[in-house]
Amino acid sequence: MKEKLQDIQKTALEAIKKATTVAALNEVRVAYLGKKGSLTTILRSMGQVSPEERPVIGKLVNAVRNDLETSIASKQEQLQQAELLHRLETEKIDVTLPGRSKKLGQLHPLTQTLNKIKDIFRNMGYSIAEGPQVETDYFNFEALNLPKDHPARDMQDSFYITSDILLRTQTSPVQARTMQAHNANEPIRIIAPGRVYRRDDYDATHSPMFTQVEGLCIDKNINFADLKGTLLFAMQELFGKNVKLRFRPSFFPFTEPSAEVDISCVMCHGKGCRVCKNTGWLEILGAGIVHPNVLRMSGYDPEKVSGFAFGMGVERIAMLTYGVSDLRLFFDNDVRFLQQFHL
Ligand code: 2NM
Repeated sequence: MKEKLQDIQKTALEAIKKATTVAALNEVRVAYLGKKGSLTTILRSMGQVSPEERPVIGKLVNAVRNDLETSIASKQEQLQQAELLHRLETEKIDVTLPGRSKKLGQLHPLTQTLNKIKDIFRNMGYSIAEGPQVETDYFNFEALNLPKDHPARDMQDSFYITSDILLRTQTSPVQARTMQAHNANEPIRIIAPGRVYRRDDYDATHSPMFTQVEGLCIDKNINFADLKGTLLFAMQELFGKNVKLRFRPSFFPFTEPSAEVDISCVMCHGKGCRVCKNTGWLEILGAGIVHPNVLRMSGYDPEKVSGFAFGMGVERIAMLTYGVSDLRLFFDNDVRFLQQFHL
């Protein structure tokens, strides 16, 4: 028994000496002093020792345990110190290096402009309505009184997926969908913002993809004066209280009468400049009184309710707001351009 204990002590001390990491040292501790360790196993077999020898062996076991525990403790101290030194050596940081500043992001100027437009109409009681960018011929054209032979339906003018499915050319299909989702003749006040697609050249003022906001107001006795008041308020919110509106007769299949709406030039206030090509006016909106066919087709009775509708291009409004002369800059997404604009 005594020899066995001395043997354990000897091999344990050697193992402690050889341990090079705290983890390895811990393994040694478990192997000798743990629940199933050799020293613990010996202690369990004390029953076989004769009563006279028991106190002697007991003392020896305790001495060996104490010896191993202190050896392990001091070795652990030593290893931890070494590991700390190693980390201090390898994980050095140079506190004199200049800091890396985080770049703060911001909303894209088109998103800022769109948010402003949404706020203006929300304040007038309008809801925001959205719909699919991949549309059916029915909602994009048919329901909006665009007859089968209308030029906008030409392959040259729209992006077709199949003969019946295309990328929407306006957000008006959202208006048609909204009307059909309502009970007949229920009042509607919505704007429909979103991306639209046309087979256009890509130049300073045209893009095959652009952002539109269209609006629709339907109720009893809605008339052209309501349209003028609404658009004047919206444009003055966007461009300032001095802005004037000019309505010119025009044609859209989905409205009758229809108008092109100009604002007084935001650069020269009507005096005439390069931006307004010396006319004093900027073309910015299309609008009109919703055609009876459009109302009827979506379940509304033109004898009982009437409505106005309008549409505007967000890129054009952003260009005028920020004084940007090339629309492509909004899509290049060069951060040096984008970060200049805050509403
Ligand atoms: C415009 C110009 C004029 C318009 C019409 C409709 C609907 F759904 F009521 F028929 N939505 N939007 C409209 C009218 C759009 O954009 C230049």
